Amino acid sequence: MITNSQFQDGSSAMNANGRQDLSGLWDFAFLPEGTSLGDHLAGLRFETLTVVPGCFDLMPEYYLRRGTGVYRRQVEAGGEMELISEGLGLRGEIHWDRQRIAVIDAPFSRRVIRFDAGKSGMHELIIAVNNEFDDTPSSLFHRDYDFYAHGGLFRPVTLAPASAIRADELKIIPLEPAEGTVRITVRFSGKTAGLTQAEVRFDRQGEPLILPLKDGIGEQVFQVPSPHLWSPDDPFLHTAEIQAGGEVFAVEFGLRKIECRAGKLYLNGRPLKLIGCNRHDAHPEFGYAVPLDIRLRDLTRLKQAGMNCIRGCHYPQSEEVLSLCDRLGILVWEESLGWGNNEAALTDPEFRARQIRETRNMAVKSVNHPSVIIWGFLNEARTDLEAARPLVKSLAETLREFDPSRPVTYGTCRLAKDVCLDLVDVISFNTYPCWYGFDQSQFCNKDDIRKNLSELVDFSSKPEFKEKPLLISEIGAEALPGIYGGQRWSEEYQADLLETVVRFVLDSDRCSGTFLWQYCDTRTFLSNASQSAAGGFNSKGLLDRYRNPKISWRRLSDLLTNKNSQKKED
Ligand code: ADA
Repeated sequence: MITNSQFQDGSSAMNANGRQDLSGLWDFAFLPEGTSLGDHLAGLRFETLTVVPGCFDLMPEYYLRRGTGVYRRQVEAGGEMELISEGLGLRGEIHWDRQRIAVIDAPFSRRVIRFDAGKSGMHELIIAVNNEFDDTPSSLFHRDYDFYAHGGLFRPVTLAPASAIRADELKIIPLEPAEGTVRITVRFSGKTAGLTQAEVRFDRQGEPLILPLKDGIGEQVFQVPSPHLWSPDDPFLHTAEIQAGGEVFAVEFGLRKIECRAGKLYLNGRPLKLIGCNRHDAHPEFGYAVPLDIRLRDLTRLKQAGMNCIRGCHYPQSEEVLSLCDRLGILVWEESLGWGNNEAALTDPEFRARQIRETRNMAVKSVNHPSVIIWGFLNEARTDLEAARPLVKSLAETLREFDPSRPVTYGTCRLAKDVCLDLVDVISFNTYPCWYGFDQSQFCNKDDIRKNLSELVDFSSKPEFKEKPLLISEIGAEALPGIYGGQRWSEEYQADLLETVVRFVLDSDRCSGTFLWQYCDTRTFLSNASQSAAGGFNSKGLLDRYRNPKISWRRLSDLLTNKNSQKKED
């Protein structure tokens, strides 16, 4: 995150620049599904309190209800202000002194809203958040997604006086990390007339360096003094302060390089094997407003279990999660929002425009996080159809144009039928051997799993794909906590399956890694599918929904931390 005059540290204090974190208690009212806010705003009674960040559909009174949650609080403000919403669901309207000043139509995305707050003093801020489904093809969150569509202001909201100069984009791309060369690109707006340069200081040391500007835009290569590489073993962060027209923009970044070469991933010139989990940033009691403490525990224990990565499925990640990954040395695949999108969506002009806009927004938001090493989009879309190609191509090009330093990919379950793999840098398969669509044996058939993975390895070794690294971006099985015995749905079945996968990936020269499905059990929709979602939870977690370990977690952490390395698999 680019902040004025302070480094992002996940804290919630008001900073020197007067940014107020609006986390805390807000007045709250609920309008049931189908009720239009416009008709009710005037006479609305705020009878209860709620917490921001939070999900209103986890409050006991409105548990799992759809409708509009209306949040209100008084704030002190005046003149030109900037309100930042880090992420809400599923859409929001912002009202200032009862005037609508903005609409937010994308869940999980950051929005920066500049507006005239009027005279200095107390003002009323209302944010109405609606979690009803939009069933049109252009919608970014469809009701058939396999993760819960929570309603609420689930990421922070902050307010600050608008600065005269705004950093719409500020990116620091490491070129030769070991030598400390980086390319800094800035795009300022606001009072940029007559501004011919910005000044750059690294690590708060030395004389400022000059970054020439024209019309608020500048790009230059710099040498970071005393460069120190960032890596999972040594997650060292440098800082840069960029001063322009009296404003100081502070950024943290890391010196590291991710590359795809001859079918493999390399980090800082060394072959990289990714072993980790898909992680929904979700909790049964807090929804997508996961407390920092739980995020920290999740990521710390993942690392302690010998894993080195998460796939942030299936939406842009919060600033807190990425800051933690930067500091803990956890590698991240970050992706924009999408799930199983069908032909109607993929060919809908508005859906396409929204996908491109939000995918770019994600990259602008996260570009300086060294932990993010892969950009993704459109999980499990119908990429077996030619109709998907234009959007996949545009998304890949959008990301590469903004950031040529990271590979792009998407998780596909279309496997050999996929017709878009040539458009991305990494081949990423979501595959569920011995769970979906396979012989439904009672016990885990390890040979079937190895056979399925070997087929994917063979497929990806064809001449047209062999230069692209291969990832198993999802794989797993449901395990109901406390069900034992080795049969389907038991903890041992899942542990046997995942252990077989991890051993295969560790031994495979062709496969650059796997993101197991999934870190912990998460809320989804009740479905009729007999193979998933018992009780409204996806139970393929290695931990249960409250993060208690299942057998698979212990089994894999023993394997990955070498406690069990001598023991060969049967
Ligand atoms: C898919 C999907 C996940 C989840 C998983 C499952 O591949 O990408 O979000 O739904 O399968 O549990 O079936």
